[in-house]
Amino acid sequence: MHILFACPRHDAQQWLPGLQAALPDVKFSVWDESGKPTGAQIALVWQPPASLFTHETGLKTIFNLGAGVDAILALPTLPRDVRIVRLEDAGMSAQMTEYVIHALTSITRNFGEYARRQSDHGWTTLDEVPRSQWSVGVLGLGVVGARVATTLAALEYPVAGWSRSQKTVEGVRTYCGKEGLADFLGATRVLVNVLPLTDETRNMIDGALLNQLQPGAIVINVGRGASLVEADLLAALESGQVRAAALDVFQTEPLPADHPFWSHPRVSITPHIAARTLREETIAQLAAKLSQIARGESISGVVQRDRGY
Ligand code: NDP
Ligand code: OXD
Repeated sequence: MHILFACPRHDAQQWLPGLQAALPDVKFSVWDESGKPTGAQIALVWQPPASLFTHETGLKTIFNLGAGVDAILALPTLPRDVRIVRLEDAGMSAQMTEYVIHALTSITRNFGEYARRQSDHGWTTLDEVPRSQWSVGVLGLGVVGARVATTLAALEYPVAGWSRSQKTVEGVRTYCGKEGLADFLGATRVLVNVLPLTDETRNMIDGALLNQLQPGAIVINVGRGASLVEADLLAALESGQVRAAALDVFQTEPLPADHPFWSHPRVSITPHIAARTLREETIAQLAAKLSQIARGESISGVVQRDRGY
């Protein structure tokens, strides 16, 4: 078996020893646009260049070293018959949950304000709004969203979740489809977006949606930046409909230096790190799936192109 490592944003030398140790019989090559096509049938990719598929025409399966496949599906050169397999959790749901708890408690427990006051050496106790009044709504109840939702429910926040198909998630009130969205939003004060970016979710979080949240809402976006209309969020912050936002993903990444989010006092920004791809867990998942394929078994995590995730 021959696997091509085609992740221009990852250092191949950090990945190859672990890959080779887990898959000793596999030959690995590293993507080199100027070299001859390798003839590999499998590629490991993260935000691959469009030229990958015109150069390497033998590819049958690509493993995405991340959960979201929007960047791959957007490539005009992507052949129709290539199977795309995405990363399923591999340590990302725990990281994402940490991120959301941090963003949420910075506000609900005043941790952000206490951190700001430390420089004044002030020993002041701030009033807290009880967690029963911070109803959380998680957009997307997949591998990552469901973990975020159940963990917050275990911390006794009231939690609702929204997905495309109806889901049962312990401790979480679930809603689905366009018909369930208004009730979900009306019950939500803290909106957490963990949706994939698809034609349906692009620019979905706009002014009209934000206005349906409970007033003084918090917006936490860890899904994809292109799901959020940034100008509408700024307007909602201005009006007070949204009280604060924690954003990990943006319409344009890196976030342009002159973007108003950078200096907004109620917006906190991280550079798309809410859940990072962990090498060890990722390689273990890849090796397990390749063994399943070799045994003729079906694998999970195969992207359904028609729905876009
Ligand atoms: P999954 O595919 O497991 O889950 C996706 C969820 O979104 C499902 O519950 C699905 O519904 C729901 N969904 C999709 N489209 C719609 C729609 N039109 N209406 C309602 N619900 C919809 O993905 P993951 O949980 O693994 O990851 C989710 C996303 O998180 C990734 O695609 C990526 O964009 C983002 N991400 C961001 C990271 C970061 O560092 N910021 C890291 C990792 C992921 P259903 O269950 O019915 O199919
Ligand atoms: C992912 C990401 O989709 O890191 O895995 O954004």
